[in-house]
Amino acid sequence: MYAQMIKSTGQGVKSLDEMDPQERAFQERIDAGGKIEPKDWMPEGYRKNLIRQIGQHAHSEIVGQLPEGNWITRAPTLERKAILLAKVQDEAGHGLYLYCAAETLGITRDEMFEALHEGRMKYSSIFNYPTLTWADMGAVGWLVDGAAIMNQVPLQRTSYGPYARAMVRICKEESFHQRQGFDIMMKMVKGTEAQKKMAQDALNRFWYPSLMMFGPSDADSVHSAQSMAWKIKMNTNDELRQKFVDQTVPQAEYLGLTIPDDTLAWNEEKGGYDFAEPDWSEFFDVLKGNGPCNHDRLNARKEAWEDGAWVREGMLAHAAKKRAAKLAAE
Ligand code: BYC
Repeated sequence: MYAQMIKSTGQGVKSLDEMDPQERAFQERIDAGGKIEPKDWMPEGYRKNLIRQIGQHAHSEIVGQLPEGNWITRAPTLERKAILLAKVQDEAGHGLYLYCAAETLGITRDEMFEALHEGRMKYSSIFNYPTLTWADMGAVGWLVDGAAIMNQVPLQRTSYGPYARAMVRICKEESFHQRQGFDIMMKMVKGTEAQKKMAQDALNRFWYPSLMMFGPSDADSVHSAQSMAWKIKMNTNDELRQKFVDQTVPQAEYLGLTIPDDTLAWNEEKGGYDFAEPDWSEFFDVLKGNGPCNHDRLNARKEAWEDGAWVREGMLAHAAKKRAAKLAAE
């Protein structure tokens, strides 16, 4: 049993023997590959941890629209503009499925927004970096969506039904996003010397922030042990980061671009690449709110929330009016 294995590593996860009968039945259902649905009993920690992860994921999708939205008006062709617009709309859709999944756990969307705006809930560190050139749209699609797929494909098998089901559609769309990013990179590297340089520069700036998307190294991951025992997470941060590097290096070679890591080398024994870790002090600094764009991203979300107040109020007033009219007619 995974729960028992974790206990033996001393990471503070209860073994089956330490659980009360209800918790034990819950864990056994998860260990057997069963799904947990909204009305089922669940430990409070499971519920809270899921709200944290799904809520953070939903916020990431919504905040993630900003760095790409930045380029819609400046896409180089009408076709590229239409594709980018569709991609950014998809991200909004992902956010909405995920907010719905989190709402089934007893939190409202308003509460999640409030927590985001007050800095009590996070969104992915990657969106605190600026998108400076058109090549960044390629790098974001290729690397950021590539990292997202690596992380999210296993989440289709998470133990919480609504989350797992939301991930199925999200993953299909992310795969299109990744291809459109790679396609932009292909175009850039086949273009002029200046365009190829732009593509290399985008890779240089997005490589380490993309590696950070998978979270801190396993030794510093607070939630992994319990989340994996509950199948809220299916792999550790380092496992997924390694898979991402192994998948991406040949793609960079195909593009004729250089990964900005002098230590990068194939390790026959482990069957994967050795690579340099990101600067973790930068990662934790971005999490504290000190990345290049944290302030702008959060402000944009707060402004959107405030600007939309009249729509929410109008809809609530309309619903109240309809309810009153229905009551009067009865
Ligand atoms: N950024 O114990 P750990 C997308 C936090 S959307 C910020 O390892 P966990 C896309 C972590 O929350 C991408 N914070 O955490 C959208 C925790 O702090 P708290 C989003 C991070 O949860 C639009 C602390 O560090 N994907 O790709 O076990 C366009 C310790 O970490 C980050 C998801 O959300 C980070 N990168 O593992 C394009 C997927 N990493 O909460 C693309 C679902 C860690 O205790 N989420 N932290 O205050 C997950 O799989 C996991 O939550 C993570 C982190 C792997 C991200």
